[in-house]
Amino acid sequence: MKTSLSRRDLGRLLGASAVASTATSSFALENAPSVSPMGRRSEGFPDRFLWGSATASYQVEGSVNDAGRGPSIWDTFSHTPGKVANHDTGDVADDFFRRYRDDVQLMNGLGIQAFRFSVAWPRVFPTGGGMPNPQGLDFYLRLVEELHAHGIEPFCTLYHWDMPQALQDRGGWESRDTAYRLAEYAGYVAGKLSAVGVKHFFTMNEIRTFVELGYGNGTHAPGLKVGRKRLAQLNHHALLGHGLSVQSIRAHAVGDVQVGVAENPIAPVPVTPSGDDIAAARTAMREENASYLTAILEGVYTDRYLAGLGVDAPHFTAEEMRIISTPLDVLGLNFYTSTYVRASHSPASYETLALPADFPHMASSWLTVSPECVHWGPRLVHECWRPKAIYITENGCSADDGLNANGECLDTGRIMYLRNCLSQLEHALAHGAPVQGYFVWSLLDNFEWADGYGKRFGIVHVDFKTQKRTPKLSARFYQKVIEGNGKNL
Ligand code: PNW
Repeated sequence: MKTSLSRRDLGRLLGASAVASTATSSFALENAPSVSPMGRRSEGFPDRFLWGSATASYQVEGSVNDAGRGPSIWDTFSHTPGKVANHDTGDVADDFFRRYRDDVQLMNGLGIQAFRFSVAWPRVFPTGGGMPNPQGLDFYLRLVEELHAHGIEPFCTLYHWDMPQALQDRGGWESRDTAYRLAEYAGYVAGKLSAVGVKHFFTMNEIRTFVELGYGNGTHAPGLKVGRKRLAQLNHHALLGHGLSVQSIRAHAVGDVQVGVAENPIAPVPVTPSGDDIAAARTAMREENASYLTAILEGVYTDRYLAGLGVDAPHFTAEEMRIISTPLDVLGLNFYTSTYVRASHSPASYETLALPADFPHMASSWLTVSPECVHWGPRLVHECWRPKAIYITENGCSADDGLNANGECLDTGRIMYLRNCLSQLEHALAHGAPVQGYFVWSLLDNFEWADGYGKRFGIVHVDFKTQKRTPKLSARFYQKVIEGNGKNL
């Protein structure tokens, strides 16, 4: 479905609520703005709201030995027996490296307006630094060209966990030097991709996850359990890598670009809507994310965080904290679950509530069904730090998806999850959170890290034996939501 005028251009001309290119007879009705009894348009998604889908390099690309790519820590980890369920590896994954054109077509058919992908560092710098590998970069140039040809806005993440193994061999995030290597790589890639029109860059994805799972409990690459003091120090190096990369991206980018980080803050939800519980959730937002978002957006480690660590607190300088808190243009937030909080008389002034054993969850046991995170997460981030712009860079769920006798995947559980999350997002918008877009995780079923291919997050089913793509019912749901700009939830 090629059109000479891209969907985004159309959106600009017509207003995004009229973007749907495949108009049906019920189109006008479906898209009529909802009007409140007072005669004003009710809360909802702004006209230029961007609807996207997200993936990450190691989870979808495959072709790990092609076009000069070097090994990453996830190649090493997934090939180490016992680390990933079912001995799965990302060697082939979704074969996206070779099938990206078909997958862009697929997105286009669903009306998806933006695509968040990540660049594999070891494709571009096979050993982490030195001379770039032009064949590696070329893949991303071709991907961006294909996206633009279909009017889909590219959003680029530089570090979604696939560190070159050569850098891990020199200490990975335990080495302060890695922060500088990331910034060099990020600047180089941002220079090249901004020259072909990429306008949005995220330095890193989920610092919390790669720090805590990669080095804390060892369930993700590089599979270490370093203890509290070393963890706090490498966490600091990762933050430094983010800040240096923001500066490096800006220094090398051509034209105006929007730079940020995609982080997954703990989303404290006030368990009751009392003023006390809401205030407690606000405090929890800062403290529970003290060594991640709070440090990045405030340039300080909170007193409580440092006191809690005592002699294990990281070494840092005022200059490093200034770099870490380099102002951002955009903030990416990944939300899957909530943490319920209430006011308490403890020194912290809040209490996080353990979930009962029967609390509902999706196919991944950690993925509780608590869509309030998409309301309170952006809302409290907005109240605490007033970021200029927010994108929900990931939201979605795993489900036990199979194809029925008719070859359909009727993933009503995922539709329930997404509809509830998107409804909650409307509350965040109504409270002034400047959310400009939403990326469903994920476009495709893919390599779900330590869970291998056993946990499916896609709105498109992938048969990993044949690479056949089958849009699930949730893809149809998302397509209709996009057509109605979320006013039809
Ligand atoms: C995120 N947990 O990771 C990542 O950004 C994606 O790459 C991933 O596929 C997606 O969420 C779904 O898991 C997480 O155990 C992985 O709490 C694990 C957890 C959270 C996020």
